[in-house]
Amino acid sequence: MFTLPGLGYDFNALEPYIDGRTMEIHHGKHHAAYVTNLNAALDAAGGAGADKGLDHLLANLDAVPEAQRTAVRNNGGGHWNHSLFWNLMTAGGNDAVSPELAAALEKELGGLDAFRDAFAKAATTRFGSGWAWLVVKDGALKVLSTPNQDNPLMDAGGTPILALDVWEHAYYLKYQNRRPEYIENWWKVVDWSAVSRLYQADRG
Ligand code: MN3
Repeated sequence: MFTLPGLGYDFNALEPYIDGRTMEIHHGKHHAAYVTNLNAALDAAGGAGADKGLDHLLANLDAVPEAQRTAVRNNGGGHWNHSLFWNLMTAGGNDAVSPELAAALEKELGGLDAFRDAFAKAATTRFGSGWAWLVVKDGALKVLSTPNQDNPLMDAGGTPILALDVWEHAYYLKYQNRRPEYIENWWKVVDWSAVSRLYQADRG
């Protein structure tokens, strides 16, 4: 059985960029529902190999019985994506990009500013609901986006080290239809030390 992880900070810790009411609903209602629904689907599927962990489950959705596969994809993805997302933000944010990640961003994506533009474009142009990602794929950084609660684990697209939720539930109370403004402000709460740790972990 999967459980809802704690946030690690108060609901209002990311204000004024992400409001406390949004965080409370997003974590306590949306993410909680993904966990509940994932557990129900796995229960109905007789476990479906969930004992091997969520990463393994999402990378091997074909092994899930067809009757539960969509529910596991949507809710398992939702649980995985949000569990990462919360850990990539911190009160006030920080710019602690590791020298190794800074060098890779420079060499592979044209530097931090060019990366941010590419990431914001991926997040802005994702039609409807989905996520923007910075992943490490075969040792190289890549920017991409996915629809719904899909993530790069599902199609071997790489290991995510940064993620942004662009579902309306992530920003609508404060920003309504202004997704670009939400994205611009979100950079101010990004925990680059956490992103750098994930990059180092993938590099071994
Ligand atoms: Mn969400």
